[in-house]
Amino acid sequence: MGVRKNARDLTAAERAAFVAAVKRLKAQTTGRNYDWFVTTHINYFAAVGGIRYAHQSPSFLPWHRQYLIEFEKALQAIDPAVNVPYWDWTTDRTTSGVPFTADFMGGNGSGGNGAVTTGPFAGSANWRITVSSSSSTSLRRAMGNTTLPTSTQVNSVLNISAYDAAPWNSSASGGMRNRLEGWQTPNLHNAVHVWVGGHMGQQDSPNDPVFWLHHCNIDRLWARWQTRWGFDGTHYMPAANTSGVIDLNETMQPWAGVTPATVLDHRSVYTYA
Ligand SMILES: [Cu+2]
Repeated sequence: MGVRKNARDLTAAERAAFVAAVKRLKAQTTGRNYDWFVTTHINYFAAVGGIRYAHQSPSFLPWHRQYLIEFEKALQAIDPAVNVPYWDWTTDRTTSGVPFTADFMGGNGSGGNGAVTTGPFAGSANWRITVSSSSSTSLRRAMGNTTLPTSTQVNSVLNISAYDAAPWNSSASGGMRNRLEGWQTPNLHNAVHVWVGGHMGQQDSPNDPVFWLHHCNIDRLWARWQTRWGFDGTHYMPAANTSGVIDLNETMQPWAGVTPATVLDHRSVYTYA
């Protein structure tokens, strides 16, 4: 079972191993390679067959949990010692500190929404963007467009006992999920995508490897919420018979046999340090 660490607690060797595994997954030309993950995120960004799987719906959290598990498995097929680390943006809040150091995720883009110029993912020769709605083949960032969420804001969201609420979309105001996803204040997840900017602000956001560190933190926050309120199926909503969204026991595309219920308790697969 893997332990997902805070990015600031990784050793230099662990940072290097994560970067190397990510780059090897990117270099694979078949199967569930890095670009398969980018394509899958784009394919499920909006509703598919009238159902919102990945965003603006209750399954935002379980869909991305499975997505991270699959990504982590793909990395571990390359290097069994690698786990996805998390970026706690309530404590690491600068454009040049953890995780945006030259030996890990690299720094900001140059100028307005320019190409990243430092680190292992700078320039299309090191990290070529091939699946994207934009024409840039280099990773882009434009950090600092907004303010990163605070721990006070995180705690206010984790204090909400209801998982989600009707109408189960981006206008739902009664539950935890939409405030964590960010379509309602205090806006945790969306704000961080906007703060990094560049590719992170687009449907093809997994092109930026910091995507995984951010979503690992989002998953960790959900796990904290579950630790407080419960890991069982009564803490996912809706339970059944709600059209257009994924109920507790409905299959989440593109995976077979994966439902919110099957991923609620992650503790036999990974834990958070
Ligand atoms: Cu996201």
